[in-house]
Amino acid sequence: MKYRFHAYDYVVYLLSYAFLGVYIADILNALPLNLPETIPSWIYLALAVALNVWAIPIPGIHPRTIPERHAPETVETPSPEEKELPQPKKKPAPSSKDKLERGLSKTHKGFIDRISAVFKRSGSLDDKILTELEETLVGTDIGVRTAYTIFDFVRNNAETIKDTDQAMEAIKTEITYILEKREEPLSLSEEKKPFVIMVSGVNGSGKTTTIAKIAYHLKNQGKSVIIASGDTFRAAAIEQLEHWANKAGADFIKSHEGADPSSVAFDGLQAALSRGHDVLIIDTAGRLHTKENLMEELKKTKRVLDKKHPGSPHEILLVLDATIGQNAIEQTRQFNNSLGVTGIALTKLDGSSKGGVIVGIANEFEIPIRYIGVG
Ligand SMILES: Nc1nc2c(ncn2[C@@H]2O[C@H](COP(=O)(O)OP(=O)(O)O)[C@@H](O)[C@H]2O)c(=O)[nH]1
Ligand SMILES: [Mg+2]
Repeated sequence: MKYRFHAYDYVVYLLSYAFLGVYIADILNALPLNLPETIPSWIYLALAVALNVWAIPIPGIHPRTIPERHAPETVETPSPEEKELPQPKKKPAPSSKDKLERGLSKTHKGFIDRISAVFKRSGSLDDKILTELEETLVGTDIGVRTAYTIFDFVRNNAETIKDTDQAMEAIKTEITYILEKREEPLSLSEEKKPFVIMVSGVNGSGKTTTIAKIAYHLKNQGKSVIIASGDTFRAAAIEQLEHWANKAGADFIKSHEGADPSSVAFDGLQAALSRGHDVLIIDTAGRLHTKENLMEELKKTKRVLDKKHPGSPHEILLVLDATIGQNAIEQTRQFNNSLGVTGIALTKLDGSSKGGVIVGIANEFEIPIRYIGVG
């Protein structure tokens, strides 16, 4: 506790002794002044004590205790018992809603703000504004096809849309409709044990990071998870995944650089079955010597899994990097044609203004969007 003394503290302090003096003088009948006889002497004592207590710093009582944050910082080594105590957090952790909003703010700027800027130029929905809207929509990351889905929706309703505010609302409604159709979190079926998730996507799209997040999430739901490192192209990729598996508290099937990815997946499945895990997540390579090689390898892994555990993999999750914008639409097409993608995870929305591509993917493919990554 720290105390700050003001001049009046000293005055109050002296006054307390003055009252003490008056009290003593009063009980000795030696008061030089003629104080009213009706005041009992204990009043002087009580005043003396009260003023003294007020002036003397007593922790918790003194009225002008300086709050700790104003005190100069001192570095003290906490005692072992103190170390065990939960320490107050300096900053409250942001809620997931805040984190999501912050993560999507760049996409908001790159997409919604661009469309609103068109409408700010005029209040009425005339031909000029419609042309500008068409150009702007085509120039965003949603892809030409989806740009026209939205534009046609506005143009076809131009008669009933009174002003640009209403047009903006109509666009938001249409986008919400497109996205809501595909919003479908992954749900694990109890009968499919282990539930097998095969994670695919090009190098650097965020597969390993997404696997770590999913494993952590599932562990928190009480599921037992095993991860197999099918990206055998680089030794560093295996180590990175092992690190995340340990952190998430998941079991891990290690492989070595250059190992056959489908046999790693097979080993993972065998271990999941014999150890009784609920979920098996298989990481895969995102790059081989050619794209055809990669797709053939992934198809082989899929076949091997299905043979050992019919119906698996139950989820083929495609991980896409939002920062590549419209290219994500083409990637979805290629992976879907080869593998039959059953779910999408769009990562790095926090670092991209091109997240509008999610609308394009949702509009062009009938594939549920399972996860978005915002950091
Ligand atoms: N900002 C951001 N970075 C991400 C996100 N997901 C992955 N990353 C980063 O992207 C890089 C590649 O991720 P990684 O999981 O190794 O990709 P992989 O090659 O597909 O396995 C890493 O540096 C990750 O930290 C995300 O949602 N937000
Ligand atoms: Mg990886």
